[in-house]
Amino acid sequence: MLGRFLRPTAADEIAALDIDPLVKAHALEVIEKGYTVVRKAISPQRCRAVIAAFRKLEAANAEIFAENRNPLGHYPRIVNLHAVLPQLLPLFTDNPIWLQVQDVLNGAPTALYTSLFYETGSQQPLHRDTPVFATRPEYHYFGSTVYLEPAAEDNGCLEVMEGGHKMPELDRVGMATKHFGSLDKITDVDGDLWNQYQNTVVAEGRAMGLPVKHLHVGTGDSLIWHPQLPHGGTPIKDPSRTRFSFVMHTTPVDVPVYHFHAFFDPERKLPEKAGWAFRDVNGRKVADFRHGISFDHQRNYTLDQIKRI
Ligand SMILES: O=C(O)CCC(=O)C(=O)O
Repeated sequence: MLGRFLRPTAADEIAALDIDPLVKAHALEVIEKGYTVVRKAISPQRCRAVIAAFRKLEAANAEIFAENRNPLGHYPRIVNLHAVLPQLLPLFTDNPIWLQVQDVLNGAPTALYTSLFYETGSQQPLHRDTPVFATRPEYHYFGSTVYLEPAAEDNGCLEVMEGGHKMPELDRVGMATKHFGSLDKITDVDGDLWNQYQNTVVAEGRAMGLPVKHLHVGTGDSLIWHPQLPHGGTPIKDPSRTRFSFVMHTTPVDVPVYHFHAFFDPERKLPEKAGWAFRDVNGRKVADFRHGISFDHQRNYTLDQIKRI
């Protein structure tokens, strides 16, 4: 069934709900602006404890971390670190307002699909996530971040093209047919098609005069963005600075997530139930992936390779 936030009547439906007014206001903000920030959702003490746990894991796995450190001493984003650092999981399960906002938008309990742990800002250009988080039904996904440290211009913050989630979808089928010659030949991901899609989205948003805003946040602030919101990481002015943050990709339980072959071929019939199991964590569901972690999707380590703390 179509998620509540995806229905044309979403704003009216949510406005009519008898729920915490704060949750309602944040949910309506996601529908209207494409994002919302729940301020001080997690205490500074809890954020510091998570960074300390990360430092312990780093020390316990010194060799692996050393081979992934860049010349400035920082790591690229780490994929699914929560699989070996369970101290990250309460940022999901024990983040009540932020989680309720997603539940209300989904009209169903929110589950954790995958995560990215950032030590520094991403400096990624503006992009939509949907080509690599292509669900069935479509667009049934949220990106979300808990900031473990403040983020602003010096250490790189998130930029958002406000309202860009409402721009109509591009002619994806036409783009993919031209690029691959046939929809049957669509690959899992493709750098050139990614750039073409994202550049066109951003150019259309700029032509419409949509504002690009920099989100300055404090420790513990928790963000939710709409699956179609163009967003990215601003340039880092002081490369020595860290900007610890934990990005979570969420869906309702059992919603499957695909890549380009689903996104650029929206009529393709694919299972509407995820092919992976979920485990219970503090009353919430977390996708139970067992293939380990990776540094920037490039260097992979199995669960057995990482010593736990
Ligand atoms: O936090 C950031 O700098 C960007 C995060 C992002 O764009 C993403 O994870 O898709």
